[in-house]
Amino acid sequence: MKRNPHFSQLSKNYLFQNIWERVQDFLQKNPQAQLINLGVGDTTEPLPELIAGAMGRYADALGTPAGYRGYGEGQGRGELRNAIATRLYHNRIDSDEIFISDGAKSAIGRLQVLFQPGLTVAVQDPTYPVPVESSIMNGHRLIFLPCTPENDFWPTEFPQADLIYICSPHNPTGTAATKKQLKKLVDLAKRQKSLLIFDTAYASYIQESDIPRSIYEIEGADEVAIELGSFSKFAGFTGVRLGWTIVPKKLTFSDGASLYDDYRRANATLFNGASNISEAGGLACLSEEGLEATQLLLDYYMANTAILFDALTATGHSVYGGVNAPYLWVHFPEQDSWSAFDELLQKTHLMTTPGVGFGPAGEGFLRFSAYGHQTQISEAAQRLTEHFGNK
Ligand code: PL4
Repeated sequence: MKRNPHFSQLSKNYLFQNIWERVQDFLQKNPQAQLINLGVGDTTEPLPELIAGAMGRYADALGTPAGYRGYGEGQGRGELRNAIATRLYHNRIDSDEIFISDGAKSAIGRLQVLFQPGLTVAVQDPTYPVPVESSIMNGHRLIFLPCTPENDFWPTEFPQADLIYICSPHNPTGTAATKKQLKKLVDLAKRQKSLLIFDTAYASYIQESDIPRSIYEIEGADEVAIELGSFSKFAGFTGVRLGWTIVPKKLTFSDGASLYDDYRRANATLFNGASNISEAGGLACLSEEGLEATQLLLDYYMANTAILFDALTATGHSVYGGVNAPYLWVHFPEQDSWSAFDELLQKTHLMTTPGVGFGPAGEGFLRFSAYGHQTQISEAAQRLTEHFGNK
């Protein structure tokens, strides 16, 4: 049995496994440490009652003859697709073009079956590791597009590529692409015949008016872009698992074949749908009251972001992001990322994410996630102030 040769190019562990191993080792040696997790971007607050209740009622009904449901519709529950199309996209896209997923991460991996191996894939550097590593697994060639303070975290140029993966608001820097930048990108993708894969996992955190929540706010994007969405950070569904993928019907391959048809075909063979309980929760999120309740959670995490932003800025570090996303990207000019990570873990018992784990241009940075209970976030801010002092 021959191994997929591309796996030899991957590091032994996935980034977040690496971090947890280091943290477990630290906790074994320091069992008294009061660890605060500013590392993995994972929601912490309870779901609003109307959303948890909707899932509870759906689960209870599964135990009755009238309420039992088996396999669902291949593309996901029609009502949920309609609610996404109307509530989140204001009918800019058709509900037929929406495929319900169990989250954006596995959806990124599933997209890979559409493409022949050996493509050129351009990614922001730094970026969420999944598009990079799933591209490596499938034998594609990567082009890293540095995103640094010098270019305001947006690639200076986009060389010719078959696929361009863009995340906005951007994990890990917490910055976001403007309408003007995305318009130029869509025009370029048309000219260069590239396919954009646009990850909107953090769209619900956008505060500024010139930052699009969807690539389809840009005219013509439905001819060049697939979009990934997620309930994870929007509604606290990191454990519940629910997302969506938009594949516009206008997308075609170079031979004219429909990308939508192939995706629909692949999805039918490879995926049996998200949990119907999660779908019930997703529908509750998209009701008027659900959207109001989730907004309170989003506000809570953005208030955490402001607490950390103020504390870190006062220590004299250069702090980026945090306006349209709950991530802060902090420069440690005298250190590499892992030594800055170790120093904070050892001295303050704060867990962060080393920037270099997201790509070479992340070296010398740490990512601070603002997900957490507010008391813990305030405690983390105090520890940072005590450790670094105010400048
Ligand atoms: C740790 C840009 C977090 N175990 O929950 P999903 O699958 O709908 O979304 C995953 C996802 C997709 N796209 C972007 C993301 O940032 C994420 C989640 N990233 C982080 O801390 O960077 C969670 C990471 C998780 C994982 O590996 O995904």
